[in-house]
Amino acid sequence: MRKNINEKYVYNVIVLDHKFSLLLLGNRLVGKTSIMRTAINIPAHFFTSLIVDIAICEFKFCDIDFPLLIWDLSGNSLLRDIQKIVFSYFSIDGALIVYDRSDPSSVQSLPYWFEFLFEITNNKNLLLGIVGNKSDLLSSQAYSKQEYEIITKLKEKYEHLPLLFNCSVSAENKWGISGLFNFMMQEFLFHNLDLFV
Ligand SMILES: Nc1nc2c(ncn2[C@@H]2O[C@H](COP(=O)(O)OP(=O)(O)OP(=O)(O)O)[C@@H](O)[C@H]2O)c(=O)[nH]1
Ligand SMILES: [Mg+2]
Repeated sequence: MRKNINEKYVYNVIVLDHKFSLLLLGNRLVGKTSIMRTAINIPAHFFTSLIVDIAICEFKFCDIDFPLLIWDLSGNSLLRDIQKIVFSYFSIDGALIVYDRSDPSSVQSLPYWFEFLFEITNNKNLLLGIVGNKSDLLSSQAYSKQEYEIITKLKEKYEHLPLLFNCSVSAENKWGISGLFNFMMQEFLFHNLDLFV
């Protein structure tokens, strides 16, 4: 991880020279790409669609231009081995494990995605979120017993992580997406204050 910062002051805006690298992963069709597209409702300089989609963009957060590299992993199970090879070359700072709140089988897959994630990264300081998408399809926003139990167990198991949170969003209705990304940026800065010294 790059520790020193190149600060360029342009009209009081700090431009960070560190690209925050964020991975989106989860079952097929849970809405990872939709979340990414909603989040970067600002020009993405580059898109590619292979085993992962990659977006390089710049988030504005509290007067800071925040370079963000988003890896949007295909949920296709046939690609897991290739994806593991890709991430043996690239490091990530944060991850969002996405599930579909209207599909109990995708909730059940959450422990699998945690294991997969820690096969492809050994970053002990990883910032991690469990994101329940498609909340627009639910009549009640309350967590189901299944969601509550699985997420609670995961939080206990991975309590050593510096950040493990859960939230509910809808990419379709744009509920909670900008708040989620702003929160990730804020936490990334908070956990990397040495970027500013
Ligand atoms: N109702 C609803 N549909 C959604 C939401 N987010 C995504 N979808 C729909 O779910 C389907 C799959 O969305 P994608 O974003 O392509 O899912 P993905 O996780 O990237 O899928 P893979 O790339 O195949 O792993 C699409 O038809 C989306 O329109 C949401 O918040 N609510
Ligand atoms: Mg996708």
